[in-house]
Amino acid sequence: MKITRASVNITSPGRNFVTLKIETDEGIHGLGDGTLNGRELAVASCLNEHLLPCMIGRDPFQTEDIWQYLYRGGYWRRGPVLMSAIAAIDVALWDIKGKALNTPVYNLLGGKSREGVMVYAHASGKDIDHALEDVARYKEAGYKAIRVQSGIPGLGSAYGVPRGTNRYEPAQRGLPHEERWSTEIYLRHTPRLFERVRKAFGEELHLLHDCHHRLTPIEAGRLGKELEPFHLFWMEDPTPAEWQEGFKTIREHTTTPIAVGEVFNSIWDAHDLIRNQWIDYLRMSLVHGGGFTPLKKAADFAALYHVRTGFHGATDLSPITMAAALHFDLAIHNFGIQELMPHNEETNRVFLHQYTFKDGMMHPSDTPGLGVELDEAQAAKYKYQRAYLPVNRKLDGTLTDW
Ligand code: EZ4
Ligand code: CO
Repeated sequence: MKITRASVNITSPGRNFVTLKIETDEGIHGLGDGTLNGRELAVASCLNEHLLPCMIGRDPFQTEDIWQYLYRGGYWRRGPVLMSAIAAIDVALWDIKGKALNTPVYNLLGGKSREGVMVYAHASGKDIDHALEDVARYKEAGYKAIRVQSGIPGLGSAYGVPRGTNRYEPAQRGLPHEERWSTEIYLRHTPRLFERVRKAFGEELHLLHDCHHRLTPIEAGRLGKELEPFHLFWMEDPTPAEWQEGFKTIREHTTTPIAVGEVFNSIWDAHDLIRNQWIDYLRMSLVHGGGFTPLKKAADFAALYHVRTGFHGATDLSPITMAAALHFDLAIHNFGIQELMPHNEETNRVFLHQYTFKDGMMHPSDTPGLGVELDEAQAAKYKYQRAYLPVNRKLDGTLTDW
């Protein structure tokens, strides 16, 4: 089998998506996601101008060699743009492989290790009372695990909390808007939020929380310690992770489990975190981490240190990445949990997918390959529109992490 054609589709059914389609001389095609929130056109250009011309005529079954060719052979390594472009190719090739062998991708990764994939939902509210109502809604819908964020009285809009009653989409069209942040107020507020959630919903429900990299290690240590009575499933992105050793300080102060990695694109971003057992869950996704080929190795390495996966699954990861993640989650032994932020109706009409949700668990389906197809006529209805995540400043105007 040979690759005959590779093309990039950019569509914006409510938000932007970059999709790669690889076609072969046997009539089988595969799809890969290359969406990088706010940097979509950079990935598309990397694919069109630099990587795809090198793919024509290659055997799509050679996923290992092609991955090494793109990673080692290109001289420049790592970085979210390049790794998302490589991921789009890698995932599309695994989709082709599954279709050609007439088997779901999870069978190529070791077969089923479990019956379903536990996912967590995002509950939020402008204050604690509204957040509790949202948790109740998700619990009612069957979720066994819920991330809880709440607005903080006095702080205006907070990241992770929707404005108004619209469905939550973190990226907003146009140039980046700005939000305000105060670590002091946040640290006082958050333990009260989880005290209320536990009191209202009992011990059974898994609770998660995302700090969006805004704390220093010692501040994260304090928050983790104060959240210990409420037994969180995890505290996410407590501190920026460029300096991996910062997590040692957090670890020394709290038993609250730590998840990190939605901005990682290489095992080298997490190497010290994993080998020192400073984290419990790795969030590096299939799209931003370079595809199935490197993530399978990263997960196996993490397993040696009792680190499990907890893949990023926000709306900027397309249904192709969602399907890919579910195949991966079903197959690997050290799966922890999968994030789920459901896509809007328009997106689901563009990306026809087979995965299902029942009682808080998801299943990728037994369709050969990934089980996702792109409706190109639907996709053509939605033109790319510039959109970015918000920028955050402290109350005095100092720029902070998101
Ligand atoms: O900020 O997907 O855990 N989920 C998150 C998301 C991310 C966006 C970034 O592209 O933190 O909202
Ligand atoms: Co996050």
